[in-house]
Amino acid sequence: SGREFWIGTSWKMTKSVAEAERFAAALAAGWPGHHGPLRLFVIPPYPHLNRVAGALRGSPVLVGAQDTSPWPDGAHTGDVSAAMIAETGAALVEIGHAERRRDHHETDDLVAAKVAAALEHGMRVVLCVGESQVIRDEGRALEHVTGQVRAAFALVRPEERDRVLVAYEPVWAIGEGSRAATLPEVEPVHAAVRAVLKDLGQADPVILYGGSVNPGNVDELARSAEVDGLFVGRAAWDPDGFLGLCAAA
Ligand code: G2H
Repeated sequence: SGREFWIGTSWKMTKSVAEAERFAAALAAGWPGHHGPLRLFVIPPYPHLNRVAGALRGSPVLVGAQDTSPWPDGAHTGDVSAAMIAETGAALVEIGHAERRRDHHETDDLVAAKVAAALEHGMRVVLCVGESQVIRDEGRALEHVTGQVRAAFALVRPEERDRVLVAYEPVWAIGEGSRAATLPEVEPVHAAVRAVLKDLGQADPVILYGGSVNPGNVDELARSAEVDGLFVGRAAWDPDGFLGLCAAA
């Protein structure tokens, strides 16, 4: 279609050093520049960030972190600051994933502070939002997701706002044993998020879909004008899977 299309993967908590190096090398050699205006990104766990960013330096593949501390510096054991992340060469930070909201009780306020920290250090943000099955069943998916987006922008300055990408990841579509959302489920949410992002001043919102993306549904999802990219977990955890999805999008 000629439009920019984003494809990224988060490795979540997977991969040894050797596996991370193999993946990065395969991506450095095989990123599919010939498939048109694809924007690619890969998000390793912290311990692999330096070497993956190093391996992909000079390539068009962006490297990101799965989280950031909201604090700038100092006595915060276990935290990693946005400055440290930026220094590895990482260009983006994923914030607010459903697994972090679940496992670490991350609130919308904390997400907003983390978004501000990442932006302050010049990086892009992949802001993850999505409703649970209960909220969808109650008919409150649009309200919930647009509320998460607005809350995450609470501390964003006007000159930073275009660096926030949104990933819509319905909680019920994430991970093993789940089904991907269908276009009739995805499109109204993306449309509502797009309206909010425009209202917040974004010129050209980028809204990715994530949740059980696989070789069987990539084509349909990528053809929707509402879907500006895909955020993939399991199906992109080996380089052939990732590059195969890129070729299919
Ligand atoms: C949702 C997704 C990664 P999976 O978190 O964006 O993971 O594709 O394994 O459902």
